[in-house]
This record gives sequence, C-alpha cells and structure tokens, in this order.
Amino acid sequence: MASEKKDDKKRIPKYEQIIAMDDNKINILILGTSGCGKSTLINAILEANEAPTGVGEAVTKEIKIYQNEELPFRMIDTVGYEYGLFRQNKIKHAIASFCKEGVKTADVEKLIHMIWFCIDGTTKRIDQEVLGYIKSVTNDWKNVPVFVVFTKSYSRIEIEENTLMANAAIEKYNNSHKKRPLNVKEIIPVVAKGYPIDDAVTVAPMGLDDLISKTIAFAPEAKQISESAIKEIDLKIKNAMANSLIGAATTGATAVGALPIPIPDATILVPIQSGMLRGVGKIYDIQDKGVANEIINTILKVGATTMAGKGLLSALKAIPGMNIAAAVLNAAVAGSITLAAGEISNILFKKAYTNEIDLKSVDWSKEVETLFKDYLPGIIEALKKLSAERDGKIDAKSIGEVLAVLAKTFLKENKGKTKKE
Ligand SMILES: Nc1nc2c(ncn2[C@@H]2O[C@H](COP(=O)(O)OP(=O)(O)OP(=O)(O)O)[C@@H](O)[C@H]2O)c(=O)[nH]1
Ligand SMILES: [Mg+2]
Repeated sequence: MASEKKDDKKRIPKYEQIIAMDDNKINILILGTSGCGKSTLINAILEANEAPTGVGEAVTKEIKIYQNEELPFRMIDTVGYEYGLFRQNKIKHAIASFCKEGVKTADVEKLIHMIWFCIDGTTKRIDQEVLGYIKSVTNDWKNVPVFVVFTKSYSRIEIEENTLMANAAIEKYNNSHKKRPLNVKEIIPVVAKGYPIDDAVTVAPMGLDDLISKTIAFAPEAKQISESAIKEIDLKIKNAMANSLIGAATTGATAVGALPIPIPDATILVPIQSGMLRGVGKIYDIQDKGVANEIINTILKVGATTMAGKGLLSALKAIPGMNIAAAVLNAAVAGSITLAAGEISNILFKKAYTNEIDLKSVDWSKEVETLFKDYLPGIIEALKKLSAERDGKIDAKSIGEVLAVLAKTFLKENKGKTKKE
C-alpha cells in the first residue's frame, strides 16, 4: 500500500486530470511590495468571513495559503517585493516555482487562477520594475488575470489619482511588452483596517466587499484562463523532462559508439535507445504498451535505415575529422540516431498525449520516416559546423557535447507545443 502511494506520487498527472480535480475554489496569488498591506488585507477578509485567524499553511517561508470553508477562494500570501537584489531573487524564485508546483504535483491548492497585485495607495507610485516583477514570477501562467488593489486608500483624492496613475503605468508597461502584457481586469481601492487620523476621526474600512464580489464574479473566467495555462505548463514540464532524458541517452550512446568493441553498435545501443523511448512514452502517459513498443521498434529500425540509406552516412563520413577513426564516426552515428529517435518520440508521444493523433490509427511509421528526414540533416549540419570550427580535430567527447547542445535547442523549439510540419 505504502509503495503504491509512493508510485502514485511519482506519476506525472495528465493536465486533464489536474483540471478535472477542480474543487470550486479559485486561488489568488497576492503580490506587492513589502509593507503595502497584503497580510493585513488577508486578515481583514478572513475576519469578514468569521474565520479563525491564523489559518495560514506555510508552504515556504515566503509563501502561505489561507482559506476557510465559506470563502470560494484561497489567498496565497507572499513576502513582499523588496528593492534588494539578493532577497528579490530568493523571493522571485520561491514564487515562480510555487506557481509551477501545483501542476507538477497536481495540487489544486497551488494552481494559480488570478493575482491581486497590491499597491500601497499612500506611496503614489507604480514602478515599471514592479510590474515586470508580477510578470516574471508568473511567467508560465500566461494571461493570468490581475486585479490591482490599492491598499491604504485613505482619501478620495488618492483614490482618483491612483486609478489614473495605475492605468497610465499599465498602459506604458503593456506598450513596451506587447508580446507578454499584463492582463489587468480591475483596479480596486481598499482600506483593510480602520485608520485613525486623530482622536476623533478614523477612516473606516472599505472596499473589501467590492474586492470579494468582483473576485467571485470573475472566478469562472479566471478558471478558464488558468486551464489553458495549466495545459501549457504541463507540456513544458513534460517536454523538459523528455529532453533531459534524450540528452542523457544521446551522451551515453555517443560514448558507447566510440568504444572499440567488436560488436555491432546497434546491438549495444538498443538498451540505451529503447530505454530512452520507453521513458519518453511514460512521461507522456502512453498507456497502450503494445502500440508504444511497436512505435519504439519502428523508430529504431527506421533510424538505422534512414541513416544508412539516404546518403546521410556518406555525408557524415565526408565531414573532415570523421573519417580519421572509426570510433569517431561510430560515435557520431550513434549519437545522431539516438538524438533524432528521442526527438521523434517526443513529438509523436506528445501529439498522442494532447489527442492530436491517435497512435492506433495514424500512419506513424510514415511519420517516423518523415521526421527522421527532418532531423538527421540538421544534426549532421551541426557536426559539420563543429568540424569546421575545430579544423577537423573532433573526437567522441566533442560530438557528445554538440549533440547535447542540440538537444537543448530542440527543447526550446518544441517548447510546450507540438512541432507543426
Ligand atoms: N490602519 C491600517 N493599517 C494598514 C492597512 N494596511 C496595512 N496597514 C499597515 O501597514 C503595515 C504593513 O502591512 P502588512 O500587511 O504587514 O504588509 P505586507 O504587504 O504583508 O508586508 P510584507 O509581508 O513585508 O510583504 C502594518 O503596520 C499594517 O498595520 C490598513 O488598511 N489600515
Ligand atoms: Mg505580509
């Protein structure tokens, strides 16, 4: 039982499963500079809902989740942004990885649906740098909706001025970041806690109801936006995992290929390559083992024949340095085929995972062939460049290094998407 549970945790959930786990609460990441009043706001909202105080569950020192039964949303409190590089990076990193964690661990309490970006209403400034901070910590949550919350909105004049200023600052930011603008939906002034002006006058709390009701009204849209972000993040994570597996197998195959042993290379490479391909299949949750095995065998077979048959081997042999030693050529062949095979499995299994293709009915053997023709010349081109840079003095190690860099390039190109032919 215990081991079952452990296995369950290790298994990467499908984004559809994550989305289906919906528990009707939305999660709000609360960001803002230090001392702007984030924690005070959270306390005020919890108390307005007659919740016991101190229900925060510490996730890290930097992040705490607050919730109660009545509220249809969770508030995720973060330590404020500060103008010191060291603290800033630490906080940035903690929040950015928190944002990914929900998808990685299928923890609904950690999926981000929207942001309350708190600004101290008395400071009368919004830095472009701070706006960039919101974007950078939520980099993966594309289009995450933002409510700007002006805390400490003690006076009417400030409220009016702040709203104008916020609109101008956001417009300026979005104009200079057209590709990744901030998706600001509301600007809401609040006073979370009474503010005594003198013995006789205290500014009463205000704006909390407005903030709560607008948040609740926006929840369905926020959920929809986050669903597409979840899918994208999930694919990014899987793509990164697949590529690190492919990179390692490529390096391994290159090294094995360079060994001066009198066994046909293909035989020694099969365990490395099929292990890699099975691993990629597992990452993309390919359930049908029969189909997966068939595809893996096809990839291995087609890889070897394409390399040999399409003039690629002779192209490889023609590269200065490759023909010096059989070991170098073998290393290049082994590494190239492994890398291409890995990338092909990454593309095919990813398409199956996102239901773009049905592995059972699609003519994937043809697709495998096409993909090999796409990938191998590029790989050979990279090796040619390496040889030219080093005046033909190349060895198995440098080949392994070049292929590893190439694997990373493919990772970027495939980033969360399937390659369009
Ligand atoms: N009277 C009054 N004081 C407030 C209000 N909001 C914040 N403050 C005060 O401002 C100070 C900072 O508030 P916090 O809620 O701790 O600020 P924070 O954003 O959580 O700060 P960090 O956790 O450092 O990021 C505290 O002394 C609060 O009492 C408010 O609405 N009314
Ligand atoms: Mg705080």
